[in-house]
Amino acid sequence: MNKKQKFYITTPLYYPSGKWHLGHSYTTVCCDAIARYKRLTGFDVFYLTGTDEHGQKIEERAAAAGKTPKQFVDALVDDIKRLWTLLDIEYDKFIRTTDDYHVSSVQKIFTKLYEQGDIYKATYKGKYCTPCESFWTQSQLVDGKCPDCGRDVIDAEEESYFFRLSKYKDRLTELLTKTDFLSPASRVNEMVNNFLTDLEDIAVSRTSVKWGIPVPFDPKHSIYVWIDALANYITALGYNNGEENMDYWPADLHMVGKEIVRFHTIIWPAILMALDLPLPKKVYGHGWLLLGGDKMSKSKGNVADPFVLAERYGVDSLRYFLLREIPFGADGVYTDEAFLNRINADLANDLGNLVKRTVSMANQYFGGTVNAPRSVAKDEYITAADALFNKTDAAMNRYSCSTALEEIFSFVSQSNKYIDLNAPWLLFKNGETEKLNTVIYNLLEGIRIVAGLLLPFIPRGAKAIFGELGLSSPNRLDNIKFGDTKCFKVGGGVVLYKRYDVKQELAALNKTDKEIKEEHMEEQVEQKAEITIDDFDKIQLKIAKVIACEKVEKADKLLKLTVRVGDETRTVVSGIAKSYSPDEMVGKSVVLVANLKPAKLRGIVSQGMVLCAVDGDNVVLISPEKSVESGSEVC
Ligand code: ME8
Repeated sequence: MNKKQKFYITTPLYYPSGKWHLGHSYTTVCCDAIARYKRLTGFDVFYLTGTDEHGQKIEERAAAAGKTPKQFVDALVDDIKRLWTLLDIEYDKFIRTTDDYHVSSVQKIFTKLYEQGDIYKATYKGKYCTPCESFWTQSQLVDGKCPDCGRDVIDAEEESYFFRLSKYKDRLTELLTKTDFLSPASRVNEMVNNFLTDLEDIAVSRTSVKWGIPVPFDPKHSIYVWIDALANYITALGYNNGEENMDYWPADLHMVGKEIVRFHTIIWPAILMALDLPLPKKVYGHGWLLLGGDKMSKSKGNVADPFVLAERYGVDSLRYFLLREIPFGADGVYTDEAFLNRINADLANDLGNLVKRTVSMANQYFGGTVNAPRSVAKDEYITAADALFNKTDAAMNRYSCSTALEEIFSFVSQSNKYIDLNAPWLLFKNGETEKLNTVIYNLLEGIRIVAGLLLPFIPRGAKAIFGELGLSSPNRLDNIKFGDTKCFKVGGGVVLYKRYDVKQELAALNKTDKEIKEEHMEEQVEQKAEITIDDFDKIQLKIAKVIACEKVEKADKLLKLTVRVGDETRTVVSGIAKSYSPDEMVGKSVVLVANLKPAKLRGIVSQGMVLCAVDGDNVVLISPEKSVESGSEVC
């Protein structure tokens, strides 16, 4: 049996230090589209993301919020996982640098490097940027300030362990200048000129930071955040710890924002050289999403909220905007207006109309059933449809989602023109049935190819298009060929993407942003405040018995429960699908928050919430210890 080729792709591990914004979504959605594309073209993909949870900044933020660092990061990790579910991100593993296996593996790496002389102890004197947790040399400062964030640096001195980075200068120079390890190539000069020319050893421990992994043989030192964070790419595969997935190493692609290219193309390969491990095949340093002319960033507070946008406009719209609007590698600007215009122009007008018009004509002229014509002469349109996979593939092999989408949407435009050019309504009027059949069939085939190629980018819409064509969506893209469909039985012509009134939406969005900010402030106050027994009394908890249960379509974490609460029957959506199967749930007694305001989840109105104990990914239902009537109060 042919073994599938492995493909290992990673996002950076994000700092859980504040609200998640569209910038994080950008990298994660790009990686998701690439991972999906690779799966659909026959690769065995491992897609890793996660959170980088140690360090001074997080310690400080947690203290300011009146929480322990762990409590503080736990809440943000829950949020980011919720965001990835919302955005249909299909990662294979979520690593947290506070996970035990990661901590012990990093300690072993540190000890090994120390024992072999790649790490040594000395005193560090330098310019330190507290927000970035980075030491800089004088020559790296820009106008005396931190080159990353532009803020003041301070003189700092401390006893540190150092990594002998300078030892790897020649190999690193060769890697960066003689191979295509770093893309886009335009970033290579910056690395070589700014960082490689006077490459110094770097401090890799801190005595001042308590929230970190202790150096095992000198625990007053914490392992500095970069060795801890970068090692995740191998610890997640089981390095030093069972090695269960090490055959995915070396990574095919580390996708990172341009501000951390330096760490991924200099420090990380040097650590791997010291560990005698193969190097990743590629680091891609993408550009920034800008808002108001500046990098969208938590510390600057100029962020767009992906939760608000995805909930209001749909996941596909947000994914599409991020993947299409930002030229890959370069910076891109986010404005609500550009976002709305993009959805209207591409998704609602071009794609939505193409599908709707074609399906309507198939219904009108052929009663919904369109058979393949007996013979089809290969014309310009068919040639373009057949070439589309190769064009998309070439773009995706360069990891350029924006170019791939440009190609696909250029064919969508060509398809719309094909309709106008062939005027099927005239063919119908003139009784040219055979030609009419060919035109509509060709269009449906063109749409099928488009829908297949769109699966990695806007999976929901693409699947909906297959539904409209009366076909199931394919699990491979590389063998889709024009003309393979024998017969289409089309749907009713649903509206795939709504067209928005931009002015009206801009007004509504501003209001939403403000409201959201206020809600968040309230949430924070609520989290800190103690509650009285009267407050608790407002919550009505009841025993409910599960009488039916099914999976919620396209939501791998959700189950739809039908429960009896006394004489009443209710529907409740619960995020327990990873821990319980629908069959297992039927017959169980659970605790229901019975007076929770109903909420719509994936189109289902959920009337209450089932209580669970949550321990990381382990979700355990709370059930009465002995049998008790459904509807009983829990107090
Ligand atoms: O740097 N535009 O974490 P971080 C595009 N923990 N991408 C953006 C963005 C923007 N405006 N803002 C953030 C760290 N990103 C380290 C990484 S890796 C072992 C450790 C994305 O939370 C982009 O991918 O600051 C960027 O590199 C990353 O978030 C930075 O995330």
